Amino acid sequence: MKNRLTLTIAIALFSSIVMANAQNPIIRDQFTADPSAHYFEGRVYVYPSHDIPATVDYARKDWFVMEDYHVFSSDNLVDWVDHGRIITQNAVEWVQPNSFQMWAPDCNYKDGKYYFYFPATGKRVNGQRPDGSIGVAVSDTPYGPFVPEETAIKGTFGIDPCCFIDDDGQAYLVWAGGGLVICKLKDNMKELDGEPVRIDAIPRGQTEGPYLFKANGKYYFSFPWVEAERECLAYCMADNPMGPYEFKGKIMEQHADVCWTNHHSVVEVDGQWYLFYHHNDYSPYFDKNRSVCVDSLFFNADGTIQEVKPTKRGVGITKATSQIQIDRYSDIKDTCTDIQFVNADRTFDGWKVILYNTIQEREPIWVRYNRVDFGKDKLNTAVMKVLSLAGGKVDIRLDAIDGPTIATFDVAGNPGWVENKIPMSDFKPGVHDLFAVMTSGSCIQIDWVSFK
Ligand code: FUB
Repeated sequence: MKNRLTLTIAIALFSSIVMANAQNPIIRDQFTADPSAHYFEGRVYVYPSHDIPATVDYARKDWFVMEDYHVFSSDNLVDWVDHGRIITQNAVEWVQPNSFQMWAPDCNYKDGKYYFYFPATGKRVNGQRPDGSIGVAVSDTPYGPFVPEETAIKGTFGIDPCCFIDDDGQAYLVWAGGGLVICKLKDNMKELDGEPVRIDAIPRGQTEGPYLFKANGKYYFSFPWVEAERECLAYCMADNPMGPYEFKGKIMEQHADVCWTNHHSVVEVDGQWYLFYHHNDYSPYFDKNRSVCVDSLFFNADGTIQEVKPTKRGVGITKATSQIQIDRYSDIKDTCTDIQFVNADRTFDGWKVILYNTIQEREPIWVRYNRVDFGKDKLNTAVMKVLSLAGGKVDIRLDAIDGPTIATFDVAGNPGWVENKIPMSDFKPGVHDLFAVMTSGSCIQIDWVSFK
């Protein structure tokens, strides 16, 4: 109880709350990639890397630019707290200043301490790179402050560390370097215990970003893998953490668009498994500025993993009283609809859904957003942020395209965005899927819907 109170006070004092009015991506005010998610102390903590646009004097404008790490947490997978910067490159003794290569990290907990593992470019000493390319920083809490060790972990050579701790307390570090490798960690969590072993069940094709986890007694060694043009997510299974592993197939297909990388982690929360991954949602034309997403993951009875399809809606329940971003839809009519940025020059402002009509169209034009919680107490007012030059009508219906209508917006023609506020015609408590259905008009753009 005391710990939780302390955590609540710490969050209030030192963190900025990310407003949770959209689902994927889950972090909506900065670029985040390579998410490593863990369940610590009743919250999900996500340790991503942090893409930034190239600084003026950084030569490679077309590459990853990363100078620090933030950590984020949530107790409902919807509202995310940014605990701020936990490590920055120029404050780590062994890291080459201004090298901007703080790639995919991970964190884990053992015997009262949190260990944050991160790769970086090491300082040269007498022209030689240091022994080790992965560092560790230690903290008493999952959100820091983390104190980095002065040297990298000797014997590490590569990127993308993941730290797995088995039920018997034995810790393992896996990373990408000369293939995907695994090595035991000593009890101090700061030194390798033995020689790294290469996982040999990996199919041909470029790999990186390994992640090791255990579910129902089986070990899963998963990784981004270039089978075709870009990285999909794939996995092997074994009965022991060191293997032998057997390749099982894909967890997620390569992205359908230009995002070349993917990088993931898998975590169980209250009996449900989740896949955290990334995609360049807020940067559609430059895939080195990425954003973290989450979707549910399911196992088959034989322990194999069902392929996860990336969604906009993501996971969790959205409060009816929040600004419900229906552009992060669960489903949408495949004609007469479109999704665009509200402002293409400020992509973190998010998206809008466009419903438009054609002479040929005979069917209702709709978008569906699942799992909206209306609570128990009656709500009276519906609000929709809307833009329509010629006006029209939009029904908000529950659970089906022709389900009960709870509000009908009579949108007047207007050249700018307006918050249209109307009395609700009906109220149904509990969790419902929400449909916005355009019943008349030629074109209506919706930013969000909310209820009071
Ligand atoms: O974020 C930089 C690199 O891109 C990561 O280390 C790789 O896994 C890939 O996601």
